[in-house]
Amino acid sequence: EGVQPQDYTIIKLRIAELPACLACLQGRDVFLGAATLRPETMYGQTNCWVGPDCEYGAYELANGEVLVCSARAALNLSFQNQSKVFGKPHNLLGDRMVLGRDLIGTPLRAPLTSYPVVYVLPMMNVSATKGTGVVTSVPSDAPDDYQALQDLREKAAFRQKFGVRDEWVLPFAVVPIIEIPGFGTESAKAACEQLKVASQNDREKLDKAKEMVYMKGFYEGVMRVGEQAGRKVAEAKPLIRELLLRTGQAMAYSE
Ligand code: A2H
Repeated sequence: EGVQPQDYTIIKLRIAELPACLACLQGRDVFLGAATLRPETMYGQTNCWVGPDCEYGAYELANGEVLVCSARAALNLSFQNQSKVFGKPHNLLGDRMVLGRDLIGTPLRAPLTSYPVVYVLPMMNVSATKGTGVVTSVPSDAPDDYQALQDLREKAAFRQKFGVRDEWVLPFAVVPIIEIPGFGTESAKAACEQLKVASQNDREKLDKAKEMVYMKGFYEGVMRVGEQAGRKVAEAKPLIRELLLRTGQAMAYSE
């Protein structure tokens, strides 16, 4: 944990069809809020991660929209000026929290990605005490995301364990969005293969893979898609972040 506050962007992933555990929100605009440090990678989203045992509430924003995230994130948001949550966060589910496992399979409309719908899937490495407890998955550029998606793709028993249907996983190929010299356009895959990462539980190697591509991607990576195609990642990042904030598709968040 760093001493400096991290500037996250909360990406609003619109729930296209409410799961049973959120049925009481019928008729509302409901979003999963995913905290990211890499808003410029949103073109490559293929799915969204929740921790199966993590707990989530549904919090009303000042504009009437509803954000599904951890209670901890809702409380933090309520203290931040740029947030639209004012006062004590109000969980629209009352005292009830929903578990990540009950959100699996929820269809989402995610900003900027080329897939019209992506699905909520389980990842073991989701921390309940970081960000919102919801992570948007960009397997082209995030080793954790790449490996967790590979695990689901390759292990039918793992899909079965969480009731994950093939059609929520198998059609979602990695989208090349950023080119990093020496790593190509699928840098997460390149790093995981080079280090022979075995599964999402291979923490040490995954941290090494992250290190390998993170700095180099930021300073030497070049956008290959979107409005900022051709620009360096370091220059494109604040521009794409502003676009997402301005268009109401994201919120600023720090912790
Ligand atoms: B990043 P830091 Cl393309 N549990 O977003 C586990 N991981 C979480 C999380 C949680 N509760 N909340 C956020 N994260 C992930 C994109 C991305 C990210 C790319 C490349 C690297 C990367 C797409 N996933 O992060 O410990 C989110 O994944 C590598 C650092 O606060 C978030 O940014 O530094 C990142 O971890 C924040 O991790």
